[in-house]
Amino acid sequence: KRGARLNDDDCPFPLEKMTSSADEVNALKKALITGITGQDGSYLAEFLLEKGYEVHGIIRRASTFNTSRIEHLYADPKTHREGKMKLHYGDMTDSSSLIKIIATVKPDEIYNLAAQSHVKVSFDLSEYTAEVDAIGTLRLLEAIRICNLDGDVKFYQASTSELYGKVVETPQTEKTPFYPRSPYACAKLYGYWIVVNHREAYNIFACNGILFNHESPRRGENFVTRKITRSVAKIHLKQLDSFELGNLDSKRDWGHAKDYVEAMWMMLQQERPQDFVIATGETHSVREFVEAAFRVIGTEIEWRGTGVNEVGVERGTDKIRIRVNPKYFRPSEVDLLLGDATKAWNELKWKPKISFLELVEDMTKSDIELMSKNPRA
Ligand code: NDP
Ligand code: GDR
Repeated sequence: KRGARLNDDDCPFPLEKMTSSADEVNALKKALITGITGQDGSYLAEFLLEKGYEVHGIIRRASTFNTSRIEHLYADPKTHREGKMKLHYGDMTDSSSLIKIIATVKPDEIYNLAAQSHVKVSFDLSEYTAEVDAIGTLRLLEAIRICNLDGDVKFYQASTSELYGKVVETPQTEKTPFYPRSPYACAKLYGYWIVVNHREAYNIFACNGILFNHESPRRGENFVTRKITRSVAKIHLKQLDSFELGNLDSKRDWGHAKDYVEAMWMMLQQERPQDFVIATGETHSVREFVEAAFRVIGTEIEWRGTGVNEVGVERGTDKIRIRVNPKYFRPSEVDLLLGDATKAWNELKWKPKISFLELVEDMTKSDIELMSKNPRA
């Protein structure tokens, strides 16, 4: 019985025949998503399925199931039993798996979202981050060439505002020079340029989406926004008294992941391949995100003390809700990100629909709902 859970039998090679008629096969556009189990991959899969695509995703073998963000899609008879979504075991560090999958699926569009995506973790896992985020991108591009699909495939690369790193100018556009500040950003810099190189050298339709931070209720729990909304939800439900953060002063241009996956698709529907900044054009500090999340539960936060001794206190009480812990500081920080997405607005007709405050509210309320059902979530 096909259930919400996956097991090894669900990922066979070669692929099962997926639709009943050959005409139907030809009518469907096929997309391959690396990183389909991540925040963006799950929203993109939903978006493409809605558009009528046949969606293929690469998943990694893990000791526990890592498919919670796409289980609802997999369990949906429309997508799974009719073969609209198919998962394949593979890894960005394993060329042969990538070649096999591309040769079998022959996708029209590839979205390369797989990455070791945590900036702080990349300082501890720098070599692995380069393997996956930099060389992994090269492996995928070369797999396209090995399969002789360079003239047929459109390729999206998940590039990042972290490329800008140390502030050279704001707002940051497609023309702003890069100055990466972490092993993650250095690896993504290679990814960015190897995509440009494959476009110029081999005429592959390949685009870099330089996406600024985007969040959602599906954001990984150790990114700052989700850490804040989960903690605020727990405080609201009296499951937690206080929590710790690192740098409260860094500023990010935060959008909603649902808006951003649409931009990825739009880039691949253009006449010619180009690189685009995707951003809201607003920036907020971590401190402001904290204040906004607490406001969702009707609490005002005021800040007392400075530096590592700074605390966030619930106004009208002595209850300390936030403490600073230097263990969350980064060896080198990105202080300010603010994107200028004018090119995307003009050429893709893309604009974000969800505001900063709506994003914070969506995440906080969703975490309250989650924690009230399961305090250990
Ligand atoms: P997540 O961390 O949520 O998802 C990362 C995905 O990559 C997961 O599906 C993960 O699989 C997969 N992955 C990691 N390592 C490997 C590997 N060795 N082989 C195959 N798959 C692997 O990231 P997001 O969804 O937030 O981001 C998507 C992409 O966009 C990433 O490349 C990220 O760097 C980039 N980006 C993200 C931004 C953001 O604000 N969210 C902004 C700009 C760029 P598993 O579930 O098994 O861990
Ligand atoms: P970022 O996201 O590094 O911008 O990378 P993250 O949410 O991890 O950090 C944002 C800022 O918050 C500060 N911060 C903390 N960060 C975390 N994770 N935990 C804390 O406790 C904490 N306290 C303060 C950080 O120092 C930082 O300044 C994200 C990832 O999705 C990347 O993959 C993507 O490329 C970029 O966004 C754009």
